[in-house]
Amino acid sequence: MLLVRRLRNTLLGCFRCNIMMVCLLVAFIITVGMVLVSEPVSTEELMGNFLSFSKMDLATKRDRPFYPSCVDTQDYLSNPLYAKQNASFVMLTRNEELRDVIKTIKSIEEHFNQWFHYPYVFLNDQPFTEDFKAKVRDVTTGSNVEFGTIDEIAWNFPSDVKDTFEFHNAIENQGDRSILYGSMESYHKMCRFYSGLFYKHPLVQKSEWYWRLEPDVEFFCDITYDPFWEMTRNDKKYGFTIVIPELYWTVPNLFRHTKSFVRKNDVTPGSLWKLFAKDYNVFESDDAELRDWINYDFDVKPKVSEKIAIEQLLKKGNESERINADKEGIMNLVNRARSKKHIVEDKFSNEEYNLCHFWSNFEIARLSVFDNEVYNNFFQFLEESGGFWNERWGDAPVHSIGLSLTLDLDDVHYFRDIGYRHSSIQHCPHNAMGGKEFPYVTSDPRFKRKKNAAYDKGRDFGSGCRCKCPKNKLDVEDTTGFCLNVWVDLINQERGRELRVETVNGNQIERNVREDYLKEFGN
Ligand SMILES: Nc1nc2c(ncn2[C@@H]2O[C@H](COP(=O)(O)OP(=O)(O)O)[C@@H](O)[C@H]2O)c(=O)[nH]1
Ligand SMILES: *[C@@H]1O[C@H](CO)[C@@H](O)[C@H](O)[C@H]1NC(C)=O
Ligand SMILES: *[C@@H]1O[C@H](CO)[C@@H](O)[C@H](O)[C@H]1NC(C)=O
Ligand SMILES: [Mg+2]
Repeated sequence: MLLVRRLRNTLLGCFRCNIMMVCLLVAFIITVGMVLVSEPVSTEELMGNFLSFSKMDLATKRDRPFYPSCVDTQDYLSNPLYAKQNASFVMLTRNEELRDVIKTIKSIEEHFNQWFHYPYVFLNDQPFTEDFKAKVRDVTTGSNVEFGTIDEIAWNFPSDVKDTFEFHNAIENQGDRSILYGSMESYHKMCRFYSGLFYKHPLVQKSEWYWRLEPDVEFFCDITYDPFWEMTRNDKKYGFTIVIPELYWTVPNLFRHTKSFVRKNDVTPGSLWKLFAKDYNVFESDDAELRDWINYDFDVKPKVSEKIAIEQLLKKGNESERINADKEGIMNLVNRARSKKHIVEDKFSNEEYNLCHFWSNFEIARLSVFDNEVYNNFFQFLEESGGFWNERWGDAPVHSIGLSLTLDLDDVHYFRDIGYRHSSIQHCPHNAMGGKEFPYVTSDPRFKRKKNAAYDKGRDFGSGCRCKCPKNKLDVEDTTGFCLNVWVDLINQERGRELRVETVNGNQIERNVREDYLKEFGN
């Protein structure tokens, strides 16, 4: 930005100075610019900048928006096949967040629940005030609303850790290291609660399905069908709107503990595992050292050649014939010594957490995806590892990785058509073409819109219904596309094939390279 401004100022200044000066200046600026631009950029940043999905068609046979455009909701509701589901909204919140809670409810009511009337469950570690309850009831349109308190046992850390020096020290220490929310004990409690306990609350247990909400959430499009019913009909168990990478320093040991849980309990993860675990098993070989050196396809040739060259160098051979081979072998040794140690820091048995996770402040899911033996044991295992206080494991990565222990890709749905913002991250789809034949109809005067309410224009591959997207902000699909890219790659694969990793036969390659080498340098 700065550079652009400087360039522009310089160009404007041109008219005032002589040509020679201008040329020199422009050349100088361009050189400086090149230096600035060529500064190292992290891969994540690069990937984030170049992958933009919002104009692309992402629909596949495995997963796509349930409807290509708006639906006539009255027709939909009166269809004899339609069945309202056993579901509720769930929001954990505090009395002092009332204003933002109301914003959220108004938005979900206007865009969805005025037609469907699903009930709400509000949870808090403190009792809700009468004022809070009254004002919340006021903005819902005839849905059942319940308020629950979370008991001390569920909210607090286990009694054998919560008062220890180690506990307080660990949390203070995360503050010193500037880990986002690391120093807030209450944030750790919240993450732990959402990770493994919210679905045990008696008010939440009254339903089969839940839709998670948070204060300060905004919906940009109308949801004219029932997501719970469509998920039931389409055999989906978990739905998301945003998938992004987590901050590394909040979860450095989460994956290590997960792998050890998987090993100890003999769990066979579902195909969803592929969305989160980067697999480095690209090279099948008897040589453990080579397997470790080779993490990507492009490592194969150089690393195998290097091994052979060094091996031949170490072998006693013939004086004259050895000279060439020596040169090659020594160069390879030198190169290996110079090269950065090509080991991926957080690889555990050749897999690494890619930091991707479903952004869990929005979730539409069956409770049973969490309330089952594997996930409950997983949470218990993580609890005992201490990571909810020793580190700042968010409920989002814990949910995502935990779900992948039991779910397959086909169990998950991307609600691409739901425009959603929370805090500063948003996803807002393009409107589908057509859809105008279903005008907005409200029965509640509070949600009346102007007759010619201005919605965004329909676009190819659009999926939204009556969306009005904020213009001042990029879609998360276009700014942090790395994790979505992994998702898109996976759902484009054929069913049943997604667990297969493309590996190469390392032993064969090694034999070939050795043959070629001996032909060239003899022995
Ligand atoms: N009752 C209660 N709710 C909390 C507490 N901390 C966080 N929450 C709720 O948990 C959710 C997530 O917290 P938030 O601060 O929004 O986290 P962020 O979205 O990750 O920045 C929100 O719905 C908060 O209202 C707490 O100490 N008590
Ligand atoms: C909804 O689901 C819960 C949990 O499975 C169950 O206890 C409850 O009876 C169900 N309610 C209805 C109306 O089916
Ligand atoms: C060099 O190698 C050849 C066969 O490869 C062998 O016949 C010869 O004796 C060797 N010479 C020496 C000096 O080792
Ligand atoms: Mg929040």
